[in-house]
Amino acid sequence: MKALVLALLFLFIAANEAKVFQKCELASLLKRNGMDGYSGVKLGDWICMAYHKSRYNSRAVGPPNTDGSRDYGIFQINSRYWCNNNQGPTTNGCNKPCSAFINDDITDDIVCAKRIVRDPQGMNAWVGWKNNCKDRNLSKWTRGCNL
Ligand SMILES: [Ca+2]
Repeated sequence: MKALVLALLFLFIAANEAKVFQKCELASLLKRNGMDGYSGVKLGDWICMAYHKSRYNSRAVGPPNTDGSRDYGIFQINSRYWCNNNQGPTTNGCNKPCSAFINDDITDDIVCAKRIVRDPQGMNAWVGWKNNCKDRNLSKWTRGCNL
């Protein structure tokens, strides 16, 4: 009985703890989901962007942007354009509630990030990528990973 209680307690705590990916764990997941080379974007670009936007935390919610929107999840997907948080106007380009982008299953986040990068501005949609990853040597972002 005690063990069961402890097990349940552990599950409860685990379920409430943010999932923070390891670099190589994320790299292999993104690769499996076809992101390496997607729309001309290298795996290192995605990893670098996710690091600077969320520190690989799949439950990250950013502070309010100047337009009142917020950014959600490991790729910091914006509520003005890509998901609906019921807190202001949205074009909801990925047709998802923003809550879908702050859980530990990032497969739908990946689908949405692919949609975002297909727009003409590409990766420039992510200022964190533009400022920290664009035109940089990205080899460190996949170094040591068994991909
Ligand atoms: Ca998700």
